[in-house]
Amino acid sequence: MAKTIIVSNRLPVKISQENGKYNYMPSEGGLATGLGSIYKDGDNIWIGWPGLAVSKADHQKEITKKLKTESMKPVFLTNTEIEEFYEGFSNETLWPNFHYFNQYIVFDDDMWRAYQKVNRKFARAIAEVLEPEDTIWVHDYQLLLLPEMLREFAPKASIGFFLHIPFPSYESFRLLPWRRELLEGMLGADFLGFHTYDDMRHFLSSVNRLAGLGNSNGMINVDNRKVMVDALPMGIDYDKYAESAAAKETLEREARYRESIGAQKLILSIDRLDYSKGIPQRLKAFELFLEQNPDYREKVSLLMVVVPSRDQVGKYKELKEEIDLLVGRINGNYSRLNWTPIHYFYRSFPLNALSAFYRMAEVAMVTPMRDGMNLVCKEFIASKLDKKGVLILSEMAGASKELSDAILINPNDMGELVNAIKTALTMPVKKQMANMISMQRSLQRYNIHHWVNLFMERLHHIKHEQKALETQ
Ligand code: GDG
Repeated sequence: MAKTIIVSNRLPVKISQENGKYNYMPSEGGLATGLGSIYKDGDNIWIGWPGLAVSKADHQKEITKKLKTESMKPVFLTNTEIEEFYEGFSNETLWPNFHYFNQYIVFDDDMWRAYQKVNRKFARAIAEVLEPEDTIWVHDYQLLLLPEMLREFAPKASIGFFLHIPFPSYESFRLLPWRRELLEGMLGADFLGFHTYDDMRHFLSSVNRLAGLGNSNGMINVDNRKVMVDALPMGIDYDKYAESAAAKETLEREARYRESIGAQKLILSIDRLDYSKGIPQRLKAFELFLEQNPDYREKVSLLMVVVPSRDQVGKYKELKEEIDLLVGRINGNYSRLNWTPIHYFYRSFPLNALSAFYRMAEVAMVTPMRDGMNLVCKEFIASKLDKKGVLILSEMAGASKELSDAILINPNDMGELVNAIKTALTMPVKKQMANMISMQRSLQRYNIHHWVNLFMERLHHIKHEQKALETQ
């Protein structure tokens, strides 16, 4: 029986080591929940890096054995590979380029070679379990070369690829010396999915300019093989967030937090530490808002969660310092004994705490400079069981294409950001509820399960068409 293989850089598990023993915790990411019903079924399997460097062979064996019972297969990376492939080419070359931070790109041939080598390592790990008619779903920018590598030894397999970050315009993408190889790598897939229509359009334009291939309604002809491209915005596990917002533990936490914080209104900000998320700009907008609206001082606070991420990469270290300085400056200038303008946390929280934050906040500020989709804004909406609350959302987030009832802003326009804060804090409840209801309806319908089903449906559809063509 043909099986489905999910491939992503990280496995949906967090492994930590304590007193020489390994502890395994399932990771709560949206992808893991959405694909849970698929990869745990029958012989299906998820292949990826377990998130830590393990050099000893017997330890690798132990982890492999344990993960097998959870339908996972690890690909182990050496410290040099983590540095050059993951922190290097993936996060210092592709990430800035795909998010239009081109001044941050590191161009380094050694990193490129490590990227090729690790993609090949993934291909070999897949080959060990692959049957000719299997379906393989590859995820994200760390594995752009993988579809073509798989195609070489499994020409009949159904290969799908989804990009979770933006695909840049040709003018940005062309800056990469390895642009052709990267595109050819992606075109090994039968079906390629992107979050938005614009990402898809940019990809098709690069395919046209670099590979000389046109398309007809998203259908490309690659060496007599049909490749389909489409926009498929990723949804969230809506019920999970709605249920967590109603859970007893969440309500208890909310009551506790409220007691410590006091009665002032809350603006919420949650992101991984990343320059693409516009964290310093958000802080500056809040500072300007307090400066221009003295009557709001002591009445509103910013609750800011920054989740540590990629802190071995230079630009991320600099960003962390910039945020620390800004928070220090604003709190230093405006704090009163009974009021802290910014409650800042540089750590991650359990889901119940996150849900309590979503419930408590009158306003969520999701203002990235650039974001493939952004799930935080969708989770905020799903958690608003009383339908009250306002979302301020950046036009540069993929989610803005679906959530047109949010207050949409350009994160580079400080004046607009400051006005949006005022508009959000003074929005009549009736209008808040009307907007919230309409956004909830759409997110409930286009949830993560809908997204997974649609992806699989498209992939099987194009494979079916290919087969029909071959037998003609
Ligand atoms: C990439 C793309 C795209 C955050 N803090 C905590 C916590 N989180 C969870 C959120 C949310 C997730 O992390 C972050 O997802 P985003 O979508 O906002 O951002 P990226 O990590 O950059 O993801 C993005 C996504 O892929 C999917 O395609 O939307 O554009 O960049 O789910 O809830 N979770 C817990 N504690 C925290 O403190 N438990």
